[in-house]
Amino acid sequence: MTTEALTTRIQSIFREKHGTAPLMVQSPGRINIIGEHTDYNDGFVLPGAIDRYIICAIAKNDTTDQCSVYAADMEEDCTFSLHDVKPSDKGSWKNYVLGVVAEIRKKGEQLSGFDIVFGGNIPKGSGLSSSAALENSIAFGLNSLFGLGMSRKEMMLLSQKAEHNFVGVQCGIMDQFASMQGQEDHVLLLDCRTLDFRPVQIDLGDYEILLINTNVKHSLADSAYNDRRNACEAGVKALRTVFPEIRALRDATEDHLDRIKNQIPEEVYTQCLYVIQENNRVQQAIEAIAQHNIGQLGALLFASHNGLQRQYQVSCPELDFLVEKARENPAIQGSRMMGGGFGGCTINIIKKGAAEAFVDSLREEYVRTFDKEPDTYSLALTKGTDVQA
Ligand code: GAF
Repeated sequence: MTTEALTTRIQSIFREKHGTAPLMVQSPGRINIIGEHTDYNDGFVLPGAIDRYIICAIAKNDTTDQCSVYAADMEEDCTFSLHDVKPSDKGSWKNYVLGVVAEIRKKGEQLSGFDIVFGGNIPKGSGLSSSAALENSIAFGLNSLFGLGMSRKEMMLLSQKAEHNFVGVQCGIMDQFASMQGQEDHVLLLDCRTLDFRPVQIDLGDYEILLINTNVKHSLADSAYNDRRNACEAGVKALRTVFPEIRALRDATEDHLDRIKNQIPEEVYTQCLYVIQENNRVQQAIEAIAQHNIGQLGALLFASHNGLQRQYQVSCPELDFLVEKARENPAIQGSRMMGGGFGGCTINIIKKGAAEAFVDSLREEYVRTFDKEPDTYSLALTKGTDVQA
């Protein structure tokens, strides 16, 4: 559904349900060029906001504490009192909303009753961060509605806390950051330690970015995510026994890691090695982009996928299949899984005009092997969460 049609739909559902004119907030999904699983290691990432959104209609009601949220895509309701904001069932969309409300309440901010209707055109489970977009839309909406005076940085950090405390995923900051701070036609080089960032324009020449959705999301994704984070922390703990100045894997080199190799399980070693190498790849990608070297940028994407598949072990057969096909195709410079892993999309740098032929060439085998159709998306880089004019 186009964003315009989605906005009209959400607005009219709100009017029908509540009879008032709401504030409309749009919050984008994100891509990430390179730098996967580096964010919670204080490292670097290169994401951008994309023109697919959560659209959220929000208005105060005349109660002191009664709130309602309607998820238009799921046709599900959630009602609660501001005095009793607790997590809902594991896996429910409600936790993204309730988590944000709870974090705002924790800050001691005064809210009164409100109503929300939301929907989206970010495919769910696709690794395009519909969850961060939803959290940000609620944070932004409540901030505007109640004049809370939070900065974008405060809002994105609050959204991240909601994900930690209510959703139970110990995510880094990349997704909430990209969705909140996105800039038109740019990706953003973010230092996840300092949260300093700079916009980067990528001139792909005859090439463009294509996302291919595996249309799977394997159920171990959340628990495996937290496991990987724990493995990184175990690596840092061992590193610090020899190099106390190391605060996160971002500070470690391969030589540092080799010095403590015997103190940690092999799996932890390999996973930490991946993070150190991926963090270096982000810097190399920045150089390749500055030199308009698309071949080099693409090679880094393929190398990133290798690391995610073999060292970090967060890929899955569907993603590997798509990247393998990309490797064999001369129209493609680079391809890798994107986001947390275990499903979702691959990001591909492909010759303009070659996308349809590429996907047609693999569709039949993909459907035969995985009993699913892959979807493709082209995209534009866009600005971050905002109220709609
Ligand atoms: C998920 C997380 F939410 C991000 O913080 C990031 O770690 C990403 O996986 C992997 O790079 O999207």
